[in-house]
Amino acid sequence: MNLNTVFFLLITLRLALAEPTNKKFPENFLFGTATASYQVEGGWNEDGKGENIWDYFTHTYPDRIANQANGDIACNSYHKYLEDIEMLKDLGVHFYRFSLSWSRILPEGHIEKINQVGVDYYKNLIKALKENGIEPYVTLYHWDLPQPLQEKGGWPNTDLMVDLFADYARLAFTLFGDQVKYWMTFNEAKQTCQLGYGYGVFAPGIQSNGIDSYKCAHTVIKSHAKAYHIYDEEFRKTQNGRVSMVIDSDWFEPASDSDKDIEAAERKIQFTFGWYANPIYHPDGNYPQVMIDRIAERSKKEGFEKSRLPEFTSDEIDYIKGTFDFLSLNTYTTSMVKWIDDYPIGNVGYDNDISVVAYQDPSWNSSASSWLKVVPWGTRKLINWVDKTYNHPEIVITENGFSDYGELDDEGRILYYQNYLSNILEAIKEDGINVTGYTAWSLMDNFEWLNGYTEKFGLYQVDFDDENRTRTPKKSADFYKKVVATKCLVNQCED
Ligand code: GBH
Repeated sequence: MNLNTVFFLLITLRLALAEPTNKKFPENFLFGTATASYQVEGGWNEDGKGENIWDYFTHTYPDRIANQANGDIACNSYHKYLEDIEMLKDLGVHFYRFSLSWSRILPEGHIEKINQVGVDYYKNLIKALKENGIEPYVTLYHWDLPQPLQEKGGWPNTDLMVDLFADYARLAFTLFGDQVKYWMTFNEAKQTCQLGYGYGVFAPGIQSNGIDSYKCAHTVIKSHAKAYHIYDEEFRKTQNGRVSMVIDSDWFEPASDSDKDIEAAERKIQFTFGWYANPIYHPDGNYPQVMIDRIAERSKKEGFEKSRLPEFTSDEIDYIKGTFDFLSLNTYTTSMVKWIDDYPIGNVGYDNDISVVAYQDPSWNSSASSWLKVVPWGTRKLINWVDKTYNHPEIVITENGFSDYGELDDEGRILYYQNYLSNILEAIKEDGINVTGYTAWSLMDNFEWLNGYTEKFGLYQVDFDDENRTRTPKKSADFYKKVVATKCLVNQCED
């Protein structure tokens, strides 16, 4: 073989490996798309809705958001939800994942004051979805805490929040549970806690890295468990639905095959995913041991009286573990992880507690979002890790998607979906993992938090300069529609 032949073979092999699979998704596999209340609804102060922390944050610190944008109107789904349903129908998706705005239902955050118009909005939305054969997947909390509850301390205030969230969850099950069979308590609590109460870049903008961010997580996990038990005891028999908590993670690939890099990558995923997943999804419950040990040790050296990581009692561990009916996973990208010596004691914080270096390979394809590189193989590895670590739960991918600048001819998004779905399908067919559903983020372009309307994730374009917020399908909408209809990612699938 001459050198040219070798190169030729190598290149074909690479292409062959990157080729999306021609296998088919299982017959009962479910496809959907997702949005979240603050990102799409608008109507921020209409019909009795109360103020939430994102209303307050964007209005009080407009400069923290790209182009001083906010969600006051967003996609105006508060008024245009029937158009959203037309889009969902056209895509042919089985389900629509959306979130309830807590302060639209409970303007003050507590159940003493219910806003009936807000309740009716969701009743109408759910009814119209069901009439069109689309299953509602409902998230109770996608980051928009009622502002009055933040004024009492918000999520780090465990004593306040667990019961208030439980009341809100019970009310939602009571009001909507005859129609809603899929519930997600929290979306990506890590972003709520670490960005909101740790780094303080997200609402409510509290900087208490490695202290309040851990308390916040503690509250969220307890709140989830309480909501789950309420469902179990008061609703499951009559409503027969399923409850989960959405946790997000990148895949973390060791930078080399050295033991140290492998250990560092494992530590990183335990601090990211395990932080929330272990207490709920691991058969032993509780926080990952590596978090308990490292945070205790560093806290002591830092002069804290107790570990900055709150402790669960053994009763609490038992109460929390197993509070799920399936595992919901959001994932977008991958990072490489390298071992380093522990950061010296000094700065208190979550990243110091982990002490690893994470980076993305500059050769990976980019998106419009700095953090989102296109690494389809990472998703297959992540799914394998989750399956193995948590004893083979049923997994639903509750978010996955790609950002660009909003073009209708969105080849980059099509390639992303095709290749990520291909890896998910290989995880099902080759690795035998029980993934039962997939959710494209997002149905339409929307308010992308700190990045305002500058980074677009939609299958549908939304014209934010037009007061009608006109929606137009992108090329990726046609692609996804075909995948949903045929369960196939390429022109021709094997039978
Ligand atoms: C998901 O977060 C969210 O659930 C969804 O609401 C969001 O629109 C979607 O993904 C796309 O981003 O650099 O400090 O601004 C995914 C995880 C967490 C990734 C926040 C981007 C930005 C942190 N995201 N992160 S910062």
